[in-house]
Amino acid sequence: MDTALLRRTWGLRRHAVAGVLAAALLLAIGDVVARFFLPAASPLVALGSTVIEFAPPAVQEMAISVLGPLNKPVLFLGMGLVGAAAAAGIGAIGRRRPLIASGVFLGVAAVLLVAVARRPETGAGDLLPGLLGAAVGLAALLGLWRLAGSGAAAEHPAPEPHADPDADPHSEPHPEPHSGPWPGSRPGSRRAFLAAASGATALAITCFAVGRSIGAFGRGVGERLVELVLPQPARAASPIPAAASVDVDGVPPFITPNDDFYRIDTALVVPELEPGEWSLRITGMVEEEVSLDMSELLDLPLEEHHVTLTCVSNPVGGDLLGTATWLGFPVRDLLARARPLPEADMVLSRSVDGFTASTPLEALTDERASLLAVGMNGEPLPRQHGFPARLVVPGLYGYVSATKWVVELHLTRFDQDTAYWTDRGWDEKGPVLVASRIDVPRPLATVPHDEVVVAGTAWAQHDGVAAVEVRVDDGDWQEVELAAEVTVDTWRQWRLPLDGVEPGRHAVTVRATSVSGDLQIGERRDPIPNAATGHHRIEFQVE
Ligand SMILES: Nc1nc2c(c(=O)[nH]1)N[C@H]1C(S)=C(S)[C@@H](COP(=O)(O)O)O[C@H]1N2
Ligand SMILES: [Mo]
Repeated sequence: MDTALLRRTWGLRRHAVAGVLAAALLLAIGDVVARFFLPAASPLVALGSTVIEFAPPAVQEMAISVLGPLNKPVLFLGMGLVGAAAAAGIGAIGRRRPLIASGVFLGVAAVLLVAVARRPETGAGDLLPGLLGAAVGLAALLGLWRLAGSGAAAEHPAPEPHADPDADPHSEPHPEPHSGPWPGSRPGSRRAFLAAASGATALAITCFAVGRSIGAFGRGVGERLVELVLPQPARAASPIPAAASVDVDGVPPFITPNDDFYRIDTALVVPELEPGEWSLRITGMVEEEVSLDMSELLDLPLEEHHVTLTCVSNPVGGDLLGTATWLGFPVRDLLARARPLPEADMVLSRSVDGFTASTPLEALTDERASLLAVGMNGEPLPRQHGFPARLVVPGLYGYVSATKWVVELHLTRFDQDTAYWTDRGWDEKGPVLVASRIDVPRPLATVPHDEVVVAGTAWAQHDGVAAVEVRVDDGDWQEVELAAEVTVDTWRQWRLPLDGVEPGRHAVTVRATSVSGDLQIGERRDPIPNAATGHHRIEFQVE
């Protein structure tokens, strides 16, 4: 850019910067104040949640299967870039049309407030953080515009532009006209603008930083205060036998530690639901509505079950699954208290954050270990995994069954109601398909020719894994050694030592068969509507 152009766009760029800073202040102040109310009351969080809610299903699916746990940081980054560009645009328009631009700014603030109000967790009082943010943001916008040389003045230029005595003549070669004195500084002066802009930047950064640390601190305190103490199970799960693991380095442990357990949900901030405020209501097509609070739940005879949970978005070979020992009360016995009407065929479970899942009633009333769970691997549920209570249903993908932060079970019918993901094109029933994964060797690993072992996991929850076969290159399918089965609801490890594999590049492919005789589908298919299919195949090097 030549210097003349730089000079001419100088004011415009300052106005754009004013827009970006005003928007940052709106969001930062809204965010820090929301920490004292409810994280979901933050306009930034509400905006992100709304973007997630309205994102096309294919985009959501991609975000989950391709980005995995990074999907939320990437969302914030994307929102930041798009938001900054939009805010810069609003700021720049303000150079000539300050009224219109302020109106657009307030319009955007109003949209953010609507986003907050629409969240299932928020009430009218939760609009305060956004309102404060909007007020500060607007004040910053007007103030910075003024220091940048006002739009009004640009429309009616002062007759004679004058040099700014404060300014270095080299850095301020082309002083802009301005509308009048600004207390303590000179509109249009580069120094005054830079000072104010730096102040606004510092304030925004401080608010974000403080907001984050209050969040962490507040949660720490909250967690210590609640100290949910789990009762001993009335019916304990049998210990995992050593024979359930193949004992090959690189195959994940049979029980997935809580910290390593995959997390998938639509919640941008983890709902902070305290056991004292939690209750579950059973509503809809029932003879009697039932309500249960945490102390009542903990007084019931709780059962422990090992169950493998799987996400329907798990790509072939992916790791969106894990096995835990869940502690909870059978949903079957809870539903029996409410006595579902004969016409009901679905339970629409609802989370405190508005997420819903549609579970076939049968899966919750038959003999399987469907739990209203409070414990995961001997600890209260981690907040990310649904504290203080969630559902776990063997044999169904998480999206139709495993509602976290669950607060309602609504008895209804599939021809009358739909749920969060079924509204977005996913299968309404979501039964788990038999599948398998190679964990060892790692893709493209180099393996000594006398130590070639292929190993991994297979799953067909609530049916059971009957056989796993692997194939080297285009050879015949060979049966592998299966580790002991723990229950039909858990994954099953397997291994196969391979002799006589020639040095060089090889591929290995796996497939599983369930107890009821379903052979894993080999055809590659996208996860929508009912899980990805296709064989997991990896390449490795033998030396
Ligand atoms: N409240 C709520 N519960 C939810 C979800 C959600 O988005 N919100 N996602 C479901 C999906 S798609 C899956 S796969 C499982 C994942 O449970 P996890 O995060 O504990 O592994 O939770 C289910 N329960
Ligand atoms: Mo999922």
